[in-house]
Parts: sequence; C-alpha cells; structure tokens
Amino acid sequence: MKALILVDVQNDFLINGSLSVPGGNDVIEPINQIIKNYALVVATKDWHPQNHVSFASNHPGKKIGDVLKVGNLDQILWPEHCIQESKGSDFPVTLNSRTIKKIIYKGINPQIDSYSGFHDNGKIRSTGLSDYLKANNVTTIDYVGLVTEYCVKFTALDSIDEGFKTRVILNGIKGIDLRKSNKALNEMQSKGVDLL
Ligand code: VGL
Ligand code: ZN
Repeated sequence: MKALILVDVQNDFLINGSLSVPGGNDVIEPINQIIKNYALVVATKDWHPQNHVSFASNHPGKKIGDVLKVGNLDQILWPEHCIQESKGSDFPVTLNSRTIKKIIYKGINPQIDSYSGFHDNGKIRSTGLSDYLKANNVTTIDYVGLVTEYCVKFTALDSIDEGFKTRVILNGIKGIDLRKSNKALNEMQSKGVDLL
C-alpha cells in the first residue's frame, strides 16, 4: 500500500502566515493535482501550545533565529506559529483536504519541538504515525509539504529509519532558505530518499 503524507500544509507557513515560506503557496496546486491518486492520505500538523519552547516570545531577551540549548538539544527560536486551534494552524481553504484520513499532531509538548512527524526532536515520544501506517500495510510513502529543510527533511529521514520506501515530490515542497533546502535534499537523497 502506498500513502501520501502532507507535512505541515498550514496557513502559518503560507502567504501572510506568521512563519511564511517564500512561494509556499505554490505547493497547493500540485498537491491538489496528485492527492486524488492516493487511497490513503495522511497529514501532519504542527500543533503548538502558546507556551511552546520554540517561540522566541517565551524567552525574554531572546529573538527569532537565536539558538538555545534545551537539555542537550539545539532549539531554534521561531515566531509564534501553528498555535492549537488557531487560524494559522488550519489547512488553507484552497487545499483539497477532503480525502485526508488521519491527522497526526506534533509539537504539542510545551518543552520540546518536533520537526519530524514520527517523533519529537529528542526521540522521547512517538506520534503514532509509524504504527498507523504499518497497521494500514503501508510500505511506500510519498511526501509533500513544508518546510523542506526542517519538517519535510526530518520526517523523510525518520521514514527511512522506520523502513518505508520514501519519496519526496519536489514540486510539492518548499523551503525557507534555498541553500539549506538544497543541502537538505542532498542529505535526504544520500540516506535513501527518492526525489521525484
Ligand atoms: C516547521 C519550523 C518550526 C516546519 C515547524 O513545518 O518545517 N519549521 N516548526
Ligand atoms: Zn513548529
């Protein structure tokens, strides 16, 4: 069984969002085109509480882009984004989201970030994504979504580690930084991700 996973296709990463990706809206049309071809469609949502550790606003004296040590992990500080139940956390209205069967919420724990849809950055808690896919006999996964050098990359790398044939659809992803995105794509490819 083949599945399509939409990674964090949420308003805050799109035009006028709080963590807007340049050209992020360009992924919507290609996703709408291919989503019909999949019998199983899963989406991840970045789903942060207001007091989330990744928000610069929760660290007085720090600013967006600063990097903190939280435990033994590097934490990049972001603008507030994808707050649970907010408009910014919704799918864009232009996305054909009708056939999404399952939504996996991540980044819920205030103390730890989660770029991967499979588990948090410390690999402490699983989101249940892998179990869900395996229960549905999924062996091959195609990925689209945002953003290339963070959540798409870490989700795809974990997907390989979980034993799935893992493919990233290039016209369905977008990064914040072109250089970092290209580096991320090289890393994904070198670890066994197919780029389509
Ligand atoms: C993401 C930064 C912070 C992503 C989520 O979806 O790639 N990036 N939170
Ligand atoms: Zn986030």
